[in-house]
Amino acid sequence: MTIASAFAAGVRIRTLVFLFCFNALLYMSFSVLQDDLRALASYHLYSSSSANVTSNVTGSGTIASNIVQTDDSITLAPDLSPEPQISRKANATLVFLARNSDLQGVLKSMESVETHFNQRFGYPWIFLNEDEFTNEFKESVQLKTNASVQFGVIPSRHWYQPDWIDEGKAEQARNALKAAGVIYADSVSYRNMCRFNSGFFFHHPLLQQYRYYWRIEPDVDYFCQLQYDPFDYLEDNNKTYGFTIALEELGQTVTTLWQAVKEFMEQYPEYIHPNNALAFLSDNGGETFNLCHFWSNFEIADMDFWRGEAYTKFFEFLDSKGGFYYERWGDAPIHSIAAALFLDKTQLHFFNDIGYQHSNIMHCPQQPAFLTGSCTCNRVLSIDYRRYSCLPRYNKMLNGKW
Ligand SMILES: Nc1nc2c(ncn2[C@@H]2O[C@H](COP(=O)(O)OP(=O)(O)OP(=O)(O)O)[C@@H](O)[C@H]2O)c(=O)[nH]1
Ligand SMILES: [Mg+2]
Repeated sequence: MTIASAFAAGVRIRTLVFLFCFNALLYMSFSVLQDDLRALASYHLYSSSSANVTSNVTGSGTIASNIVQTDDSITLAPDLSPEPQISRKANATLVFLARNSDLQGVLKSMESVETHFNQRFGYPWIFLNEDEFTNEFKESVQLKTNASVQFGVIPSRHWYQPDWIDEGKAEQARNALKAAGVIYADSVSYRNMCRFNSGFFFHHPLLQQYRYYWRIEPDVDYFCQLQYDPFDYLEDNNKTYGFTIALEELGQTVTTLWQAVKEFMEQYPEYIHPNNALAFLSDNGGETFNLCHFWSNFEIADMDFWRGEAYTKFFEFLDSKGGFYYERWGDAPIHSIAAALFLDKTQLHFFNDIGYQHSNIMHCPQQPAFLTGSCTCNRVLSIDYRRYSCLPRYNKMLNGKW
């Protein structure tokens, strides 16, 4: 081959490579565009069909004109006028456990929930506390919503450390956790809260008339305008437990929890659902706990599950071990383990389209779900596929894919 023909061949190859790369880029951009268009189309379909199928919200406006560009991506700012008319209301309530001293954080969370959801849906709020709420607390909270608000005092037996707990042993355990630098290690009130949330909130007299609840905590943020009623969604789709964030628990707080769970499973095999989500909790068929759990500061779920026989037995069994006080068992792993074992795994629901932040951990909907509401979060910062997130395990358990 002469130098000239070698050169010409080289140019041809470089041209071919360039053309190939250019086409590949074009194809990729087109695919992304197609995804976005598909998401837009399904959003539009959902908006109009929700009026007919679930009859919960009507009145969503034009979509295309509402696309806005934000830092990292396009998001939708749905036109919510005219005011959606709610022709159906679930048997549900927003539940808020709080202290009087939490007031500022409570108001912040209420503002976020009202703005992104409840102003349009009007679900009642219930506030619970082991002490009486002050007038200042009650008045301030009532000013934040047009919905009904109720304040309840928690019965002492549902809150305080039971007499049968060996306080000496509990104190030693608290000190040991404190020495290990574990958050809330030496707090008895935190343990009371975890035990109450695990086994009692759904028995409070104010909650008896309700089936579904949405748990809210102080200082949380919501980022997306919710275009549908999540309670109706659970009911219509036979879902029982909804979450937005799944994480690994601190191992030191649940040292003997899985041993207790295994004992329970042996003793009551009848409660374990044949199509359960054990694979979310354990990477070795149940031998050990991988610490994955749904983060319970956000929960939209069915209280009839907690009130049912399996969970009642489960809570009583665990409570009798004393682990709420001898360790620092949280309501999040307790709820999660029960939901994963006693329900059909299809009864769990990842509320991907609810953008949510608690402390410094945030879930922001990923494409295409982020297009279904106007989300103000940055999805690049979402915890979903970062370290300590158990969402990949959840996906794997449900669909076989991480
Ligand atoms: N009434 C009452 N509520 C409490 C008490 N401790 C915690 N709570 C509430 O229980 C929920 C969980 O408590 P948090 O302190 O938020 O616990 P956490 O979410 O694990 O930790 P943070 O990162 O501090 O938010 C919140 O709604 C609190 O307001 C308490 O002693 N009394
Ligand atoms: Mg909290």
